[in-house]
Amino acid sequence: PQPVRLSQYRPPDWLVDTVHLDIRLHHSATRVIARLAMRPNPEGREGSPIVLDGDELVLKSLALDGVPLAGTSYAATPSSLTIFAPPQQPVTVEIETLLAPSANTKLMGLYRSSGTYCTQCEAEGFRRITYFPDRPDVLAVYTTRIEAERDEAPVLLGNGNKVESGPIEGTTRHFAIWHDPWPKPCYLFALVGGKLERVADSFTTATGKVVELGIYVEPGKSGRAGYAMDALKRSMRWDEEAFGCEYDLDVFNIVAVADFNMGAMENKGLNVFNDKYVLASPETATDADYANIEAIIAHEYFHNWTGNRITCRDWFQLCLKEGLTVFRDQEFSSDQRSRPVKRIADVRLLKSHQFAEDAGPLAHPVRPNTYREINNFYTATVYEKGAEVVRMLKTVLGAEGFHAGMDLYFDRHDGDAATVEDFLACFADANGVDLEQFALWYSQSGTPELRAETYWNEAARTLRLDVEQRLPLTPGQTDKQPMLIPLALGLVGPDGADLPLTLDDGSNAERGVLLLRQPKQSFVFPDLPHRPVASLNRGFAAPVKLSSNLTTDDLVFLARNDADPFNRFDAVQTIALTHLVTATQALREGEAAPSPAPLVEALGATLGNGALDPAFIAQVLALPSESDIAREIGRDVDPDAIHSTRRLLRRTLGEALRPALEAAYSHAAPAGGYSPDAASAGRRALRNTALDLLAATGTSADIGRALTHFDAADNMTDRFAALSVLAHAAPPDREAALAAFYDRFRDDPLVIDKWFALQAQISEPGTLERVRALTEHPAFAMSNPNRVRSLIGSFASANQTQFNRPDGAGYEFVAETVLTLDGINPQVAARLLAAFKSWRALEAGRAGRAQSALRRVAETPGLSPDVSDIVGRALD
Ligand code: HT7
Ligand code: ZN
Repeated sequence: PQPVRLSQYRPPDWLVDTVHLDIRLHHSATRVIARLAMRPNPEGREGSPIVLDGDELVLKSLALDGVPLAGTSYAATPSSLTIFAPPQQPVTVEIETLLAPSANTKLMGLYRSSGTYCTQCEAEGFRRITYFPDRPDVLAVYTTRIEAERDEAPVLLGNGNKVESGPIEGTTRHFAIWHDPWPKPCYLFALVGGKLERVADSFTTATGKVVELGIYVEPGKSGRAGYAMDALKRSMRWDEEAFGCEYDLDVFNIVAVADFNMGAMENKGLNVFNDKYVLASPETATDADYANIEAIIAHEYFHNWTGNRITCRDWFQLCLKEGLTVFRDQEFSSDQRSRPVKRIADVRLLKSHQFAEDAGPLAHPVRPNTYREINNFYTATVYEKGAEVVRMLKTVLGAEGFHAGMDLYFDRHDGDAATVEDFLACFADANGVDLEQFALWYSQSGTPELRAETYWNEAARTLRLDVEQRLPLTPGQTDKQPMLIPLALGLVGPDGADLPLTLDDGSNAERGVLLLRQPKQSFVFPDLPHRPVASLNRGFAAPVKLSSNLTTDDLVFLARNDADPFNRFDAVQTIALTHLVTATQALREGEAAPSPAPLVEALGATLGNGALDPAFIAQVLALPSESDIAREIGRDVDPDAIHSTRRLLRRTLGEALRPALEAAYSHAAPAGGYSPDAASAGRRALRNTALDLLAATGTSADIGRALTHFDAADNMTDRFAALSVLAHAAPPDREAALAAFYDRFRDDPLVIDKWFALQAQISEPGTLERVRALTEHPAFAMSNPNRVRSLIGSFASANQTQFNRPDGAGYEFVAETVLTLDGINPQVAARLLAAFKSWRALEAGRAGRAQSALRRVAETPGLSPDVSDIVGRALD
C-alpha cells in the first residue's frame, strides 16, 4: 500500500449523521444491514462520489434513498464501495453485507472468542463489518439492533443505553436494541453476544446520576472480576476529582474475552478487554497482574473523555488520546499506590521499550507524519513517550497552569475530532505562553542526549552548571532543532538538605526547574555555603539520556541522601550500569573487572535504611536488565558477555549483601492473608528480590529456601517468584517445579501463559528446542495472541542470549513463526517481528544473521501490509 501522509489530510467529502445497524449474528453467515444518513460536507470537495471503505467484505445489496441501485451506478470490491454521482443533498444509503465471524482469525471486525461474538474496530476494523467512511473525523449517532439465537448468545450488548429487548416470537432467537446518544467515530463501535456471567454494581456520579456497572466474563469466572470492578469505581471517582470528568451514560459495561490483539479497547460504554486484564484471584494473579488490571481498567475508562468525547482528527494524532490517557492512568496509579515506585516502574518501561525503539530503525516521532500500516504505530513512542510529553507540559507550566490548559481543552473541544495543535493551543492560551519550541517533542524522533557538567569554585563559592543537548539522527530526520527541555534539579548539601536554587541574575529556578532551549547553556549558582552535589533530572522529568561528570562518590552520596526518591534510585542504577558496561568490556578484552565496592555500598545503605518503603528498596535492588546494558553499550553488542557479567555481579551481590538480604527475607513477609494492596505487594517484592539475589549465589541452602518458598506459597506472587528463581538458578530442581506448577494450573490458560513465558526466558542453549517443543503443547495455540506473546514473544524480547544465539537459530525460528502467524493474525505477527528492532547494534556475526532472517521474511511473497511495513523499515 501507498504511504499515508499527514500533510495530505483532507476533510471528508461526505458526513454521516446517524447509523442504524441491524446485525443478525450467525457464526458463518452474519447479516449486517447498515442504514447511513449521509450528507455532503460543506468543507469537502463539491460534487464528490460517496466513497466508503471496506475490508474483505461481501456486498449483498445496496440502496439509495430506499431504491436498489443499478450495477452501473456503483462499484464494489471487498475493500471499497463507490456510489457514482449521488444527489448532492442528504441521502440514506442502505448496505447489506455478509460476514463469517468464525473464520475471522485476524481478530479485527466481528469475530468469535471462545464462542462469544465480539468486535474490535480500532483502528480500521469497522470496515470489516460494513462499508463506511472509516476515519475518526466522521462522527455519527449509532443505534444497533442485535439479533441472535437465545441459547448461543443470551447476552447481547452494544454501545450506549439499552432501549429495547425481547424474544422474536415463533423463533429460537431474541434481540436487543442499543442507542448511543453521543456522536462517535466508527472505531468506537462495539457489540458483544454470548453466554456470559455478569458481575453487577453501580456508581453514583458527582452530580448524583446512578450508573449501572457490569463486568461480563466467561461462565464460572465471575469470582475473579471483583478487583476489576473495584478498580473501575475508583477510576470513576478519581476522574471526577482529578480532572472534573463525569461519566455520561446510564450504563458502563466491560466484557472480558480470551482472544484479543491488544490489552483492551475503550468502545463507548462497552469496553472490551483481554481477559488477562480483568481476571484476578490471589491463587492465579501476581501483584504485578493486579497493578496492571488497575491501570488498564483506569486507562480505558479515562478514554471516555480523552479519546471518546474528544477524539482524534486522523490517526497521526493517535498520541492525542493515547499519550494523554497513559499520563492520566499513571497519575491515577500514583495516587492509588506509591508515587515514587510507580514513577520508577514507568521509567523502567519507557527506557526498555521506548528508548530502544528510538535508538533503532523503527524510530518515529510521537506524532508520525507518514505510515503504511497504522496498526504498527500503537507503539511505546506514541503511548509512553506521548505520556512523557504531557508530563513535561505539566512540569513546564506547573500544576495550576496544566489544569487550566486541560479545562480549556475539555471546554473548547468537547465533541470534536482534534489535533495535537488544538491541544497545545489550549495550554498556550490558558497560560499566555508560546509552545512552539515545545511542540518539537511531537515531531522530532530520537532520545535527546543531555550532557551536564558541574564545576565548583571553592574561592568564589559558586557552582557552574554547563548543559549541552544533542538529538541523534533518526530514520528520515537529519536536521534536528534544539528542544525545550525542562531540567528538574536540586543542589544537595553535605547534610542531605537541598540548597536554594538562586541563579547569579537573582532569579530562581522556578519549582526547581531550569528550561533548556539552546544547544549549550551555562547556569551559575552563587553564594553557596558548601559544595553541593547536583541531583539532575529529578523525577526523570525529561525523557532524555543524561550523562554527567558526577563521580561515583557523588552518586553514592545521592543514593544515601537525595530528597528526590527517583534520583536516589537512579544514582544506584547509574553506578550499576557503569559497572556492568565496564565489566562486560573487560570480559571481552580479557582484562580485570572493575570493583563492585561502590555498588555494594550503595545497595547496602538502601537495604539497611529502615525508613524506606520495601517496594522502593526492591526496585533499587533490581539491576539494569541485559537489554538495558546492551542499549547503554550501543554498538558491537555481545549478549553472551553481558549475560555472564550480570550473572557474576548478581552472585557477588548475593554474597556481599547476604546478612542484609537474609534479614529482608525473614522480616518483610506481610502478615495475614493475601491482599493486593501496594504496601503488602511491596513487602512481597522485597522478600522475593532477596530470595532471588541469595539464590544467585547457587548454594544449596539458598536453593533450598526457594524450594520451600515455592511449596509454602499461598498466592501466585510468591509461588511464581520462587518458580522463576528455580527455573533460572537451579536446573536440577527446575523440571520438577515446572511440572508441579503445570499440574496445578493446567486448566487455567492465563496461568499457563506464565509457565510458557518463564521457560522461554531461560538463558540456556536448550531453550530454543524447549520453545519449539512447547509450540506443540496442547495448551499452545497460534490463534490466541496471549499464547503467542507468552511463549514466542518472551523468547524474542526477553531472552537476549537465546534469541541472539551466535548461530542465528533464534532469529530463524522467530522469522519462521512470523511467517506462519502472518497468515493467521498479521497484527500479532508484525509485533513479534518488531523484536528485531535493535539488530543493528549487535556485533557483526549476529547482526549479519539477523539481517539474513529479516531478508528471508522480506522476500516471502504475499506478506501482509503489517509485516511488510515492519520488515521494510527494519532493513532500511
Ligand atoms: N485504543 C486501544 C487500541 C487497541 C487496538 C489497536 C489496534 C488493534 C487492536 C486494538 N485493540 C485496542 C487500546 C488503548 O490503548 O486503550
Ligand atoms: Zn489507550
